[in-house]
Amino acid sequence: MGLLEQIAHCVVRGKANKDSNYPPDMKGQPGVLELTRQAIEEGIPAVEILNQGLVAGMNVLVQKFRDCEIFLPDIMISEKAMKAGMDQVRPLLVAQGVKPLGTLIIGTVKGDMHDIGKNVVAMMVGGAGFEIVDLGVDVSREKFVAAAKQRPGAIVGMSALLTTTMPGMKTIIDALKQEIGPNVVTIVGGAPVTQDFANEVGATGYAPDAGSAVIKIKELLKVA
Ligand code: B1M
Repeated sequence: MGLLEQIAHCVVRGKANKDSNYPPDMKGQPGVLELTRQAIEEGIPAVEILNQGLVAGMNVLVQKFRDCEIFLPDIMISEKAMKAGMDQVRPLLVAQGVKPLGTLIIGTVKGDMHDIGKNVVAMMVGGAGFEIVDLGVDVSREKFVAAAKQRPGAIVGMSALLTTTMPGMKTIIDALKQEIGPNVVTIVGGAPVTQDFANEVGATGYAPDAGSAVIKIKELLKVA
């Protein structure tokens, strides 16, 4: 296995660094941290390490999550491994002016404090190479609009877990259409949200889970 494939493999397995005891069968072996450092030392361009190592691993993870081969705890462990590598390559990418695939502005809508699913979506979309602007929870229409104004071309993502807060998505989307323009790209999700509801509120896209969100966002921003 080549070095970049090893990085991808460690992201998938959640092997962050050599000292990590997880996963047990990889105890004592180098993890994403050491392998990424080695790749940098060997002169492999940061963008290759990112795309063919870290993001490649994340793509496998997304597919496995969609196929229900892995679950939330696996994603959270892999997130740590991904972060260990990202921390190494990010300064190089910034110095080289490498642009992200696009920007996702994301938040949980007003009145709603649930953020676990939103965070998983943000993590997986970020892992796929997008810049993430996380507005947090209980986010007002004004905050969404202000963030969208600051990031032209960004996709705006809204999460809701309560049937009482879901209708707030329409208010936000209407405001975005009015303030940013009718072509503003939006995506909605959260346990009670459905494709029918997304159509009703005029969202551009809907995703039932984080893996689908990555695919949908790439499709909507035409960066597949
Ligand atoms: Co709350 N809660 N909760 N809760 N809570 C639910 C949602 C509920 C279904 C539980 C129940 O009664 N069975 C119920 C809602 C009922 C309804 O609306 N019909 C409920 C309630 C009622 C409440 C309170 C009102 C309870 C109370 O105080 N009386 C209160 C509301 C507080 C508020 O928000 N104002 C409340 C509070 C809480 C906690 C704070 C205790 C905690 C939240 C902690 C946190 O998020 N930091 C909590 C939790 C944990 C839950 C349950 C148990 C789990 C939610 C979760 O994290 N799921 C939930 C019951 C359940 O779902 N089984 C429940 C895991 C997460 C990974 O999944 O969020 O669906 P999910 O995200 C998925 C997809 O939906 C999708 O991708 C994610 C990953 O695959 N997705 C997107 C999510 N956002 C997306 C955005 C996208 C695309 C996809 O594009 C932008």
